[in-house]
Amino acid sequence: MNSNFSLRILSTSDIHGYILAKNYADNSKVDYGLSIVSNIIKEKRNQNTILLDIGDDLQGNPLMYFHQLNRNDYPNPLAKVFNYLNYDYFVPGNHDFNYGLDYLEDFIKMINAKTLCSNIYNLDDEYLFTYPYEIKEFKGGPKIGIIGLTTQYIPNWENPSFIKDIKFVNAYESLKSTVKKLRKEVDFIIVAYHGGFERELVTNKPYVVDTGENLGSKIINNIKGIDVFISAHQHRQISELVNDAAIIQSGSRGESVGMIDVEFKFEDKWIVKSKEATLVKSDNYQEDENVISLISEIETACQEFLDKKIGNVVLDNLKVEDMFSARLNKHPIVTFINQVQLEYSKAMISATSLPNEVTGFSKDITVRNVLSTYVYANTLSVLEVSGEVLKRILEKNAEYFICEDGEPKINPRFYYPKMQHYNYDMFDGIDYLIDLSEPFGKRIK
Ligand SMILES: [Mn+2]
Repeated sequence: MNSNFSLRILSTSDIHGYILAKNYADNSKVDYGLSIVSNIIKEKRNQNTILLDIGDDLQGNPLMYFHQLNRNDYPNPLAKVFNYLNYDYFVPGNHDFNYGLDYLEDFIKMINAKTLCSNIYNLDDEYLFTYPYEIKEFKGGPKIGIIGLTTQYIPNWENPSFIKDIKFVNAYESLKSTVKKLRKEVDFIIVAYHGGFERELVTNKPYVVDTGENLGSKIINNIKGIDVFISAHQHRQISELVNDAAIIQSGSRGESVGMIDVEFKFEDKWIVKSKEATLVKSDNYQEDENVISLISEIETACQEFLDKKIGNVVLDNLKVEDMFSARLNKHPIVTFINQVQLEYSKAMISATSLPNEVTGFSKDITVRNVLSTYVYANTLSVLEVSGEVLKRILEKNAEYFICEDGEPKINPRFYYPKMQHYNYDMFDGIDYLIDLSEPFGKRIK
């Protein structure tokens, strides 16, 4: 028997619909996307490779928006590409629930990859996605346990009707018992968690408020016996060894592929000799033409849909050139969106944000303009709040800006560890001023 074994683990996450290396706002070429990832996988995969994707793939760009609108006319293009790339495992992320559970379940049925998730249950206490983990045995090699895990924070975001009768269990508590159980049966444990880190990896200082959304730090600091920890959700690019665990987070939209190499040696049992975690960046690779042709039918139909003209800009200039000034001065497009929301919701006051990057509208408004500007079109909610609560909302929101040497700047909290300019809301239906010379909590006039 050969007493050495080399294992390679390749992973992606947070693809958000980016199959093609294309920015749908203007069809310009970008250096990320599954079509590029495909060439990385072809180059790096060997016979002892596990390939996984750990979620947030179905929502986030116009192609998948178009698909979910026309789900009965086209097979899911992402599922087609998953099957072409031959993924072994999939772990659902929070955004994979955004178009309803049936949409996610259709995707899961269509992919050849096995879906793993150990902390989401139905009301009968059965695993919602059937398989909590998998034990994989390579011929002449170690037994590998692969555990799927998803952020339990989903009920804080999701439309309640999409997740009714679903129980999300604390990821840390759930994993603790799964690892304990699995440890006796396997030589090596891979945790694939659609969630991120609540603390700095090296200093262990908290950098986000610990709400339970991200529990990666608590997990790697407290649960013994995790050999590989694949994280996601924060769109960060991480490859490190911490407390003996190899840690990966591969950015978003296929910017990079996580690659972990493990060398084993057999001495009465399988011993890990070395572990290495790296990120293979997509900007050094070309697109795989096969992926492009695999989804060409729906892509053509989607492009026609996006170019459909649906209106004109008559008065204001609704192009957005500078994101900072668009937020600081509340660009007219924000007020336009609020007017539309007010008309359809019949509410008194409307709030909207701008996503991290937007184009705004050209003179002839197309569907493409709208979807590139109003990207979170999945949910519009109407809430009843008191004036006091509204004031607190505005104050919280005003923390987006800080003042340095008399100049307004963006509070770093909104771009580190994750870009979240979309958390700055702008209101219509009320008049308010933000006085940046005042401290947080006392700025709204
Ligand atoms: Mn996520």
